[in-house]
Amino acid sequence: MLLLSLLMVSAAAAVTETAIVDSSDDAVSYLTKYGYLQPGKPVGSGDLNRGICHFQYMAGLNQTCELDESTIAMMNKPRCGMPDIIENGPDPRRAKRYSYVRAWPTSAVTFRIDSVTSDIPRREDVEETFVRALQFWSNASSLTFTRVFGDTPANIVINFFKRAHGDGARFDGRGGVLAHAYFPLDGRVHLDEDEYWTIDGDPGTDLLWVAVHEFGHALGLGHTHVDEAVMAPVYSGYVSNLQLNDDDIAGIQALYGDGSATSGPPDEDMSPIPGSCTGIVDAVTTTRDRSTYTFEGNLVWKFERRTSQIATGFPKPINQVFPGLPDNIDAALYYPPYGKTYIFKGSQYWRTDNEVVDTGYPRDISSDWSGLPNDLDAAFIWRRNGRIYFFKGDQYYRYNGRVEGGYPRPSSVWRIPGNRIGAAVQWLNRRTYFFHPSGEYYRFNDWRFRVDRGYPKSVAPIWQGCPGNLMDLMELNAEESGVSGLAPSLLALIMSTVLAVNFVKY
Ligand SMILES: *[C@@H]1O[C@H](CO)[C@@H](O)[C@H](O)[C@H]1NC(C)=O
Ligand SMILES: *[C@@H]1O[C@H](CO)[C@@H](O)[C@H](O)[C@H]1NC(C)=O
Ligand SMILES: [Ca+2]
Ligand SMILES: [Zn+2]
Ligand SMILES: [Zn+2]
Repeated sequence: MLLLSLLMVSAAAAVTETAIVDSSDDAVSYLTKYGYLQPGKPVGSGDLNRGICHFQYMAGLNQTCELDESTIAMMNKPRCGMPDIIENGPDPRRAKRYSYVRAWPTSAVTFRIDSVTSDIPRREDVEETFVRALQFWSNASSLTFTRVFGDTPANIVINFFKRAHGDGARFDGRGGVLAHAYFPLDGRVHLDEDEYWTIDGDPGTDLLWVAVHEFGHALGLGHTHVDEAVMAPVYSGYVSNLQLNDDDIAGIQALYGDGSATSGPPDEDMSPIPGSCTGIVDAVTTTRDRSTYTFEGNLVWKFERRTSQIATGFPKPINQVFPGLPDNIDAALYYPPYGKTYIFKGSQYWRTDNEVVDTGYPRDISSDWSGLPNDLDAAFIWRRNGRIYFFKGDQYYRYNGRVEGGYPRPSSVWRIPGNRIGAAVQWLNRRTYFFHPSGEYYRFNDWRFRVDRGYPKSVAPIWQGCPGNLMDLMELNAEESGVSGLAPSLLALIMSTVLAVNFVKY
């Protein structure tokens, strides 16, 4: 790979090399461009270290959280132009939905090649490379591809472009960004014509690898942190006998099935599902039987009672585990006094008993939760006063039979960066955890009213069962085994009666 990049540089002599990351300012631009930092926001050193840490996780580097040599080297590698963490738009909570893996509504997908590169002399070689790249995905799934020509509309439309090319995502000359693509239902695939494209391992940028990767996006896959996967964000260089990784296959089959006649839900042994280790969660809740559930998009992860071990076969589609619940939920809350779990989405809510949705639901939030708005972000019970708290945007509501007087208030008092909380839970250890749209979570010190030392940490390894830092997992297990023997409902009642008087400030 080193040899290849040297060769690429020499092949690049005639063209200006793309700017290189060699300072922390460059690192900030890089991390912002790829979704690790919020654009247009001053970046503190804490933000930068968190961003670096998250990038190191995605890129399979040691999580030193410092801009070390191997991190700088990784940032200088050619890569896909798509963000690793997708949350553009003013409201991260709403925009984070776009990071979800999205399928075409059909497995019969059409494609059109509108331009080819002049680097490869024979046009047919370019076209055959695209056809072969699509075969990787059709061989692994129920997908079929049909080529169309001329003005015939197609799902996937392929072009080579230089620099600015009319979609606001300007290419950067040779090196840096190699290509980008648009998720369904868009499907455009753009390759940077300033790269020197080659096939069959000739010195240059391997068109096959990049095409397989970009088609993955155009079929609905996001980036994965599994670095052997073709959907890893950084270009791996030419690979002879290129194959999809199990992670790529699990992803495409989750979207389109495995292509067998009996093809049903995605293979449960294939995990993690790409796009499922983003660390971005819609909601986290516990249930009466002391299981823990993490929701993201159409998936739910279950952690067995009293362990942080992910239950066998998870993640699974939400509707398989909680028949009747919708995808893309907003918030979830376990209310110990009733032993019930409440799921909020849009203007409605559902009540469940463990995994069983109670009859008569959904109901309108407005009819049962007096004063509460729709489109909530997060909900939890705070142990200091037993009250229910809801977050929405940069405000929060305290609820006690109705939204209490004086609320909403600015959520800045909780001092979570960005003042956005994507999900929250009072976990089995009765500690409060906040989940941030950056893919990190915070344990809140309820008594000192600030984030505990050592936080934030990455969500994915702990709450989505993704590979990661086992120390964190062990720590969480240790916390839980220290839980008091009192039934949680009793505790909550004691809390609400004893403490409500004292801690009404927040
Ligand atoms: C990570 O750190 C360990 C121990 O310091 C070292 O042995 C290993 O080579 C490092 N791995 C990478 C990818 O830098
Ligand atoms: C797809 O499968 C066909 C038929 O088995 C095979 O000839 C072809 O090489 C495969 N393509 C890829 C890219 O794996
Ligand atoms: Ca480029
Ligand atoms: Zn990509
Ligand atoms: Zn483009």
